[in-house]
Amino acid sequence: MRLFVALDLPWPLRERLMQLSTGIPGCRWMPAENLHLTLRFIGEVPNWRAEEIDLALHAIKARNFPLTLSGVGLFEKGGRVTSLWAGIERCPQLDHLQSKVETALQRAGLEPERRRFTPHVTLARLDQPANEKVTRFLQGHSLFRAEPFEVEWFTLFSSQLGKEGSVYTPENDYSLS
Ligand code: 3AM
Repeated sequence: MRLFVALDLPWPLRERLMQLSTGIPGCRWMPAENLHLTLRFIGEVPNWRAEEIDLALHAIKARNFPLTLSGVGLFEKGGRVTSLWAGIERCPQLDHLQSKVETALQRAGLEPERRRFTPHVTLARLDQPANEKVTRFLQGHSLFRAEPFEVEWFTLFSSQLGKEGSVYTPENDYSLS
């Protein structure tokens, strides 16, 4: 199974994000059902490991907290824009949850994640040099700020790569209290 841990987003928020998702030819906008905030990418694991991961995530105790999406940005690689995303307002509780997830996964036998956590919600994947349309997207949505929402659980998703893009399936939810 190819797995990752993420926050599910409420539907009204997804709809709001979909309103941002226009205006750049040649990029693949995420469909509303794929919008999420990744806490930790896991990758391919055998079923027995997936069960251990599930147990470790169940054991996490953390509080629910409000989260606000705000601003937009991009990731670049080799001078090409690879993704456009909505940002997150500073949220120490989110960082705390992410580090609990990281610790739990290491206890379940995964190698530590070396990359720094940069919370974001991917809106589009692309592969083109920054251009006027991308600049206009960034400028046009720089003041984007969504209604806060309460994070009450996190989710283990499986991901199937398909011709039409990935299909993400929630495998289990873990409640915060
Ligand atoms: O939340 P985003 O969209 O940034 O890019 C993939 C997506 O991140 C990322 O995991 C999330 C759910 O698919 N991802 C996919 N393959 C990856 C890899 N090999 C990866 N992250 C790190 N390493």
